[in-house]
Amino acid sequence: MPAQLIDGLLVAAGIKREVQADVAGLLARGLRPPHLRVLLIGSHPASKAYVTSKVRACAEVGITSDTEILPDTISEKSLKARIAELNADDEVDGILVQLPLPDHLTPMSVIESIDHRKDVDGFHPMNVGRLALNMPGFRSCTPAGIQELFKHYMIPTKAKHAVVVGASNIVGTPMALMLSREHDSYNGKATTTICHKYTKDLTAHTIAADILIVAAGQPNLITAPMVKEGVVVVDVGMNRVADHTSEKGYKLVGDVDFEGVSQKASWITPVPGGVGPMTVAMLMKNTLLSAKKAVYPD
Ligand code: L34
Repeated sequence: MPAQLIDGLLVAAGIKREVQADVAGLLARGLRPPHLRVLLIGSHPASKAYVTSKVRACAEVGITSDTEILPDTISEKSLKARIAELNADDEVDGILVQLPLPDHLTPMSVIESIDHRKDVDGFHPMNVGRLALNMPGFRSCTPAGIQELFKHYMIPTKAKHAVVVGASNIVGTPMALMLSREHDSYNGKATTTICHKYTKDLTAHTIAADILIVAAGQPNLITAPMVKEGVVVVDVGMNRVADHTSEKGYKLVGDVDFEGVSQKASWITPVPGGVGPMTVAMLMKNTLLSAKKAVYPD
């Protein structure tokens, strides 16, 4: 039986409505709206589009935002000096440095210079460490959004075998931590395997998965023979592949062969319209939480 679709656009719209209502509540109490500051460095082709969708989401929910476009020649020192100013600015609730950065900059060093209380991406070592220790903190938006999808569709993770393909700092690693550690019935307690580029016999792992999260950045990495009947598949891949029939000259595909795998899966996320919109919605939620000082009270 073909899989049921996990609709990220639908769930993201619900989360944004909740954030919007909460923002309205802040304004009704005479408070200023939450403010997100985005730093966009250089000219990575996809980054501009992703930042545009974040800025648009902010406007939708009543969060104010500014995007600072910085030259791709900026030194790490100047970038950190700007971040230090934003850290000290009481009008700024969230600071987001869009990745990837130009090669001469060290992403983790730049991220670490952000005040962890304004790290609405949840990438700062303090926030990732607090996730690992099951303490309150900002959670990385993509894996947190995937948890929300499981919750919405009542897909249990408890005691399931979850396999995460991809071990990045921003998706695979926090996803595996959340699946294995966070203690609420849809949000953890899975037996979790992390696969990465050195994994031998990837299929031996993926075929055993009850829940398969794929964040490897490789089109068609996962095909139907690699999964078992009834698996829940979440495709985090966001690959632009040449397509001369489309106006843009490319089309967006995930890491999963959707056509084939959806014949065996019980649930599957599409690309686009799956995880991407959830990432943006969770950023709105984190920015609101920061403005409310809900994660790190003074
Ligand atoms: N600092 N850098 C920072 N934070 C992030 O959370 C990100 N990421 C990733 C890249 N760099 C980052 C994003 O925002 C990827 N990413 C992201 C966000 C949203 C979407 C995709 C990637 C998204 O909305 N995708 C749409 C399709 C967009 C299109 O058509 O191009 C979707 O439906 O999947």
